[in-house]
Amino acid sequence: MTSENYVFPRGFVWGAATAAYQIEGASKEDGKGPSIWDTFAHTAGKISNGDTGDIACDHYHLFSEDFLLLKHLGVKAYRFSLSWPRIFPEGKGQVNWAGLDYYDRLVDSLLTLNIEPFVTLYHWDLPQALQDYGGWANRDLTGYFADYAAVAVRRLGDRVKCWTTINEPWVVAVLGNMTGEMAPGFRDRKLTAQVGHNLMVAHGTAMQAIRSIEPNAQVGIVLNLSPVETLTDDVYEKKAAERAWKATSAWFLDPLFQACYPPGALRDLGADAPDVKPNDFALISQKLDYLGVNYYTRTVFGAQGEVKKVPGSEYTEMGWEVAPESLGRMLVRMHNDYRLPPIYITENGCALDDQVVDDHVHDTRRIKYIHDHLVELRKTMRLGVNIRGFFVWSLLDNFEWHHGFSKRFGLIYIDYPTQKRIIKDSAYWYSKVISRNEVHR
Ligand code: GCO
Repeated sequence: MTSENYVFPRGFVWGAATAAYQIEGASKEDGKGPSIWDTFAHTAGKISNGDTGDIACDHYHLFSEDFLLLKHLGVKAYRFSLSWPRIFPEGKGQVNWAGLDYYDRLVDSLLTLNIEPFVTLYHWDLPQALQDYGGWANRDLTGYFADYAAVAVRRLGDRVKCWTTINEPWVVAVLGNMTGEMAPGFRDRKLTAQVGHNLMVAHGTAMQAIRSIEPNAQVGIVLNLSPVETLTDDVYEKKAAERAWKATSAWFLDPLFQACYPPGALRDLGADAPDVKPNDFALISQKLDYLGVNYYTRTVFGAQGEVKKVPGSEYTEMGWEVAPESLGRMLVRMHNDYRLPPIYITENGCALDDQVVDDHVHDTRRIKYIHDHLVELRKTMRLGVNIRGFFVWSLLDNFEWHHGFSKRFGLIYIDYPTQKRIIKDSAYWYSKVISRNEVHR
């Protein structure tokens, strides 16, 4: 590390990320079936401003333009997801070949531009037909998910080397089935626990399917992880923080790396604990080729429980504290608690009130946010944590779930009425980081 900057290892992967429902649009085009997010977004009152992903960033039709922007910025890898109902309109049974053809075109376009595709199989858009069949509470879906994974890998696996099974099982389980703020919108703790468990079984089952077809594929899972910290050394606050970590992030890390649930958290669930089959943890804890970590912020506990506003801290448009140092502390703790595979930071970025001025977006706060997290990562790597790459969330402003289009995370600004793309200052800054493979102090 030279005095004035942080140089990253040769081959460090510099990427950007998106997800199908958030950018594609074409919600009914070329044989695509409805997803639970099509249903949820068309349910009155669920999404800010009544927004839907019907058109979104129209990436389905504009992907060539978007990929040229990726190339223009020198981004080396692109993390995107496949829409399960675009490939299996009913979730199982009849394959929609036009859906697979679309993803074929995406992958070939990326490779032509020498951009590495990182494909996520499940980024929340469950086929509605399977939700009608009980959704993730129905353990049969673990098999249907593996069948879907097999069809995708058979078609794309000769060119796609990096596969993610599931993006953020915690969000899918908790926000979709406990708080109800996301699709399918239930509020049931026992359902939440079973959905979370079945997602992890689906992850393990799909990993087996992928590896049986492409033994050399790099397969991982992506977890959203948020360290739980305290403002003081008060022992009771520390205990509350540790219980919260065990019930959230460790609830998914322990099964992956210790083949069990955190004992205390499982006890706390009582009768709402999930139904676990004898071979489940063997499936879930199969060796990962990498772990994807989505990091945005931390959770803070004080004397009265969770602290929503930490004095002196900066917050993003999502109400999330900007806490880059907590990312480093969390990764070091994970490094000490588990035998970790290589890590990719698969999402990191911030929602800001971006304004267009003379066709520019001077998002200096986003530059600082990403800069500070990259500096923290480089320091953490020097402590022995094996971090292989970094993906900004997101390439494009997009449909931010129940917030609709009101939150802008993109390196590229989307003017939705015209679908015009405007490259933000942060994108040009990130482009320089990539070309130099370093971050200035
Ligand atoms: C997530 C999802 C993304 C979000 C992003 C901002 O991590 O929640 O992967 O789809 O849009 O994280 O909330």
